[in-house]
Amino acid sequence: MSDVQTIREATYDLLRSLGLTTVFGNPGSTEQSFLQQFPDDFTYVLALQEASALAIADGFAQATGKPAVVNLHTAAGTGNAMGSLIAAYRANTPLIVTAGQQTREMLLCDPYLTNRDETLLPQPWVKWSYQPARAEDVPAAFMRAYAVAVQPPAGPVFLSIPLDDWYKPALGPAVVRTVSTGIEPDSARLRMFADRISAAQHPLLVLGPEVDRAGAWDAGVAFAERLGAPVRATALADRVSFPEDHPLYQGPLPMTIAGVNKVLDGHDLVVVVGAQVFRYYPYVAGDYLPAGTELIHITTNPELAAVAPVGDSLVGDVGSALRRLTEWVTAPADRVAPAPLQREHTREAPATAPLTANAVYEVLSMVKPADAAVVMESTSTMAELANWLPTTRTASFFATGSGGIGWGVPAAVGVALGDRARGVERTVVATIGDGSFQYSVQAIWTAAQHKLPIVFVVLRNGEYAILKSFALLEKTPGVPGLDLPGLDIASLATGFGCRTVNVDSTDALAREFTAALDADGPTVIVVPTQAQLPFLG
Ligand SMILES: Cc1ncc(C[n+]2csc(CCOP(=O)(O)OP(=O)(O)O)c2C)c(N)n1
Ligand SMILES: [Mg+2]
Repeated sequence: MSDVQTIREATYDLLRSLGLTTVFGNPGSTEQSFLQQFPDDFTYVLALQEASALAIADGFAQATGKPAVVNLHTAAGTGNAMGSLIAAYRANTPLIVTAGQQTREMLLCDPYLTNRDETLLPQPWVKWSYQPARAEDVPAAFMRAYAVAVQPPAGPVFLSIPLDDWYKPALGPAVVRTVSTGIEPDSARLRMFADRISAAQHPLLVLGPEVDRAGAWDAGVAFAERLGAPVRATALADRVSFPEDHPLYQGPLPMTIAGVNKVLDGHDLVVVVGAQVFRYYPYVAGDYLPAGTELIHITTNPELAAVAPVGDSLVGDVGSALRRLTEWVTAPADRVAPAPLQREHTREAPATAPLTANAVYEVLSMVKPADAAVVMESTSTMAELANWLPTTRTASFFATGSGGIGWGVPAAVGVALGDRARGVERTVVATIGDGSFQYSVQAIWTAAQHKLPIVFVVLRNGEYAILKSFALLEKTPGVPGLDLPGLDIASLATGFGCRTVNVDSTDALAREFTAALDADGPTVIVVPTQAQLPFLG
């Protein structure tokens, strides 16, 4: 046997050194040269479609707080994964996304399965996109991909690798490097921010997804309590960063320019940490800030610092910034705490299907374990979920960062796999709309194969309810394609190997959910629900 390493061996050694021993993917002929003789100390997580493979990896990386490797099938597989890639980019998830490519020898004549203009396809939803100029550069390209992916703001990167590269001799062992993943905020500017915060009469604190991602949940709470100021979450948050049952918590910001303006009115200073200024959805015109309101903004992401239409930004670690601000700011001892958020818990009598969304979440609030994670993709019932299932712990709420649906089902699978990898035992509760359930439905097969502790609660209202609300708001009557008749979701779920149940009452929902908690694997609970039109203001 020759003692010269192949590029394949050098790359696996590098991945091992970087702790990247789980590969999420869906294989094809252009990937088999990489996957051959798959090492025993690596795990391959098969997804039946690439949108699922990528979003499972996203959930895994979010749960473990570490990067993950995805292996896709040339152009077609990468194309299938694009929607999930956008969510990973928006959520700053460090992923090394790889795709096989046809043999270098043949590329010029455009053979079957060529990934033409391979580096263009995933753009602009990757931080870096590359096909090594020569086979010998493959291991170092992985090292560079890792360095780009994990440095703030973290995000996905893409490598295209011709299938014949793996067998060639490596130049030597791959060079293993380290890079920093933290950026200390500029002290002088942070001091200036601290002075402005101390001088404010009626500050409002907005804590966004970066705080939870940075592991800075406690730092956010400490800062809020030091300030004694009201706290808001951002609209459509992909992570929850502040206990939603905390007395200072006032709910999420609205989704429109005009709506946000109204909520900010009366605050002389808005302090936004770890969020975009702001996440808007429907267009309702207005001024970004009310007269007399100033805004300061701390984010890990220079892109978010640049796109903010108002305010003064500072780039750096949100955890570090929060901890230092907590030391530096002063707040008047007689500051009056805001009245705690009033939750209207309309309790319903035991009922038969179709249930209201309110009744569904009321039941879930009684049976969901306190430590369970929630993955949310039930677009018209966000308010009911927040009302009944407030997130009270770090790393416990996940939603799409992009607004694309089809992320939640596979992400729940990834979160559960990530929990298992980090030795955490908890249930993942995925509340999913009947429309959203269809986009990456294949991921439930992966959940069943791995016997993951997930309870999918599918709210079957038979429609794209949120789009009906949007049509009213935008005054666009007559939009076709908003109803979903004839979908037998339980049969689909059974077909993918999941425990499945249709429930016809609140009692049955409570009973079946409780049974699902003890099941050895995932359960899909289908709940017929009433059509309802959520408020989008
Ligand atoms: C990939 C993708 N395709 C289409 C949409 C547009 N879209 C937004 S919400 C929605 C309907 C979701 O329906 P459902 O999951 O049943 O939730 P409901 O509104 O009924 O609660 C659609 C199709 C999207 N966001 N992402
Ligand atoms: Mg629906």
